[in-house]
Amino acid sequence: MIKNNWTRPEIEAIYNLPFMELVFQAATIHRQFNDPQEVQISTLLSIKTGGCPEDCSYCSQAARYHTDVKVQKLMELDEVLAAADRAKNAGSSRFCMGAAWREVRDNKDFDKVLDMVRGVNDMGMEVCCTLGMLSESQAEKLKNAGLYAYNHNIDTSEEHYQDVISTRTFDDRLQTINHVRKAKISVCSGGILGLGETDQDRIGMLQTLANMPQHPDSVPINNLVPIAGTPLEGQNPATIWDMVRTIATARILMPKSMVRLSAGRLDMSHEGQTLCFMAGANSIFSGDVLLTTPNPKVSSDQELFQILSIKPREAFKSQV
Ligand code: SAM
Ligand code: DTB
Ligand code: SF4
Repeated sequence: MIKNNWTRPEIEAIYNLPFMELVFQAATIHRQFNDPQEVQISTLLSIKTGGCPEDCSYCSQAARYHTDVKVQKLMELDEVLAAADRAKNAGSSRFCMGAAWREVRDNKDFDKVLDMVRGVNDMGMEVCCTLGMLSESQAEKLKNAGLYAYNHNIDTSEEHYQDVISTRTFDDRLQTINHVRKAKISVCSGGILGLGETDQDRIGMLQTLANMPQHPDSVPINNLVPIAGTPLEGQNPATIWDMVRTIATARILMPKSMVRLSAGRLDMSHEGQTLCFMAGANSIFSGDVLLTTPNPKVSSDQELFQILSIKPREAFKSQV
């Protein structure tokens, strides 16, 4: 059932199934490999905001675009640990720290991040970082400090990549993911819909993820949050139907991975999100903000979880 040699026609056939047949197949596989009543709750914190040298055309934090985001230097350890504590009390099992860096540099700021990783790990939460590109030795340092997971998205297909980001290559992304896997850190990698991609690009992105030597442990599927001042400010995010279709396909291709319904939930109804959970999404970001943009209210998520009898997944629960 778990395979890493998916062909383009196989994935195309799944992605293009009649909608309800696709959701049914995904829901069936989801039940074979996961508890469908369980959803992982993660909290994000932007520990270093804005001023990023990259040109990702969707991003509020790229220095070259004139967005409303204010540049902030790396946060202090005690502020970060206080935020992690609040997230834990609100029911999150995973705490993910994001920095608007192109890559990690071996300097004092990195040493501070290593202290943050140690601190959050000591609180019994799964600690995750997303800091841009990493070398092998930096991945090892993070692992030794107690890092549980590292997020590094491929964002879109290899073919569409240069239309979205020109300051690094798709291969640079894959290389960092390999360094993370080699350091035995849990790999979190996914993408964004609504970047002007075609269905073929979505299929290609899923093929790259599903044919990695091991499937990413987590696969975030983001919908574009259009940011004023960026090249994609006028872009329409993907429809709920396309979000569900992509989530369902990811679930069928990577049965054991956590599929995370990530950015874009604020514009989705509870019913739309329910379709995503039905199709195999089993993870969300909770909290009033993602990194720089708003997210649904915690009380609204709690209400939905209650209606669906969904329970939050515990930290460090090994995958089936
Ligand atoms: N700088 C690091 C990097 O790019 O890897 C980490 C932070 S970056 C903001 C993390 C991910 O958030 C990106 O790879 C992208 O997939 C997602 N993201 C950023 N801005 C977004 C937006 N406006 N809408 C949807 N997803 C977004
Ligand atoms: C991921 O795939 N989505 C998160 C997390 N990984 C780092 C980030 C979403 C960011 C949305 C835009 C913002 O808040 O700036
Ligand atoms: Fe920088 Fe990450 Fe935003 Fe790209 S997505 S501009 S690398 S913070």
